[in-house]
Amino acid sequence: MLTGYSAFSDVELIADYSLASNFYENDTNHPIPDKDNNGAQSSITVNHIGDAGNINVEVNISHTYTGDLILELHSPTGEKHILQKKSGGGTDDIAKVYSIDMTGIEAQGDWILNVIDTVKNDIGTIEHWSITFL
Ligand SMILES: [Ca+2]
Ligand SMILES: [Ca+2]
Repeated sequence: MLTGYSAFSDVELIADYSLASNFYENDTNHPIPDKDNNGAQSSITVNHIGDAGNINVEVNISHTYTGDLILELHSPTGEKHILQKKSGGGTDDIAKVYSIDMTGIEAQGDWILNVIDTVKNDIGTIEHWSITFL
């Protein structure tokens, strides 16, 4: 209401949007296809406008041989960041937080976690992941 605004012209309004919308998650389970170059995709829609800056990506995957896996993060504008690639050997499961500098990349839109299982036999599931804008 612009007509009422002048009555409050000495009042300074401050809103901290970073507190309202800096954490996004996807809790849906996505089975990872065994030895499949497309892998499993899980998306998170972010309505946090502006530069992504530094982010924390938390990933929780159940798997019986995590050395099979390539984990890629795709930004809304298509930049790819490899979180890890065939590391961990025969270790079960991934529960990690990756700290990434995404300065210069727009935050708003669909972020995709793509998990590719490169070796036949052992299988797993994306259980949960999240993005926190710091
Ligand atoms: Ca889940
Ligand atoms: Ca496998």
